[in-house]
Amino acid sequence: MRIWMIMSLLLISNGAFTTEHVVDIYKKKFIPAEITIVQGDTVIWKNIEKRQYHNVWFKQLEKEEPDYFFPDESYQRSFDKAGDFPYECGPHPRMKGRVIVIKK
Ligand SMILES: [Cu+2]
Repeated sequence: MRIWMIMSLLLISNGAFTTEHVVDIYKKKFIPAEITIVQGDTVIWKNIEKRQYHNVWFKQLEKEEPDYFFPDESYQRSFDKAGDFPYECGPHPRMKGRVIVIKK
């Protein structure tokens, strides 16, 4: 028991523990549209539409538009650098979101 506690503490201090954050996509909206996370965390976008496909495109980070993903599919990305990262949906540019990554 004690050894597990010590190992857990080591993992925490190494920063091996990261958090996952979920953003739902529904009715052509990112919910929540703005999310604040900590360096190293992962964001998972879940498409919970009935039919509509989307993607999550960080234009400042990637030249090429990512693949679409469909209802019941998801997309994920980790953020290693602190900063302000706006994104949009390629086929629906009015769908906009933002990930704010704060320093660990
Ligand atoms: Cu879309």
